[in-house]
Amino acid sequence: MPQSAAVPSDAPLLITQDGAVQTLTLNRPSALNAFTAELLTLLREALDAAAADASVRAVVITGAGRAFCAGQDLNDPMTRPHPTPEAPDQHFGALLDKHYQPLALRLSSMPVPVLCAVNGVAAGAGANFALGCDLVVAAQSASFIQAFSKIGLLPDCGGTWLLPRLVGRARALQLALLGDKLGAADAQQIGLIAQCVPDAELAATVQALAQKLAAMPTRALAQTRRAFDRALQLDFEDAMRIECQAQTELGRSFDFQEGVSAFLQKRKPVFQDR
Ligand code: LHQ
Repeated sequence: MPQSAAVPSDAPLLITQDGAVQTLTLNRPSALNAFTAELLTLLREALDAAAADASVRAVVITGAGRAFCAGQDLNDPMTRPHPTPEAPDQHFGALLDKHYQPLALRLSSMPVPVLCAVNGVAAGAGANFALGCDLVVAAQSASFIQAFSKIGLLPDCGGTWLLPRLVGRARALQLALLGDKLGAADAQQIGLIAQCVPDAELAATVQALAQKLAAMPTRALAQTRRAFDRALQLDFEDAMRIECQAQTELGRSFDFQEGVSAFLQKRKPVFQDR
């Protein structure tokens, strides 16, 4: 069982650790774990801390209650239509600059694999934050909603970059323009997420995957994600140049030596790099 860290159970973000796997649980179930400035700050601080903590080799993100995350909290004064006489300078650019963009960038540059256990509905920025994780596993009853168009906005939190890359332009536009609910099984079928599992198996499946990844050569995993993301912008030759640079670095790592030694000695490798 994961051990609880020293945070109160009514905190908006719960942090637990089981071995080398840290689990971050969005914990505002009465508002379907919608993002407030406080929750966004806590989440980024927790990811920064996990990135800096050598004892963490994989991170799992999930939600408390029946939802994963309903996106930006629409009750937050920051999301009131604007400008108004009381808030003449308010604009969403500031909110995205301060919270969503650093969060999405933090996620895409984590030195360890990040798994998302989507336990229920993931809407708006909640959906795109989930899709920015390295391995997305959803419960059968979970769903994904690009809710933005329904309130006159466009996909954010990296959604415009992620969606067409994950499912192609036609599907991405279908999801973003219509804002319809996409069930987890369909999300898996179109390649939006890695896996859909029965509800009762979600936590155990994701923990097992996270423990497996935590025992693998972490630096190689993070370099793989980075190279994939960069390759999407590059032509074939330049993508291979990036592979060459990363492979050169990995070839000098302890984990490569350990992986080859363990193979030749017919024993289980013990990877240590981060
Ligand atoms: C909520 C929310 C919510 C507050 C449910 N806020 N309370 C935007 C603005 C600016 C810049 C930055 O970027 C963004 C990013 C975004 O994320 S924009 C998109 C914001 N999210 C949405 O538009 C989704 C709004 N929610 C929904 O459409 C539904 O609640 C979904 C489809 C998620 C779930 O539907 P149901 O299962 O039918 O639940 P419900 O609607 O009854 O919600 C349950 C409670 O949660 C309810 O409160 P109550 O006190 O009545 O029980 C909702 O008000 C609350 N809630 N989403 N985003």
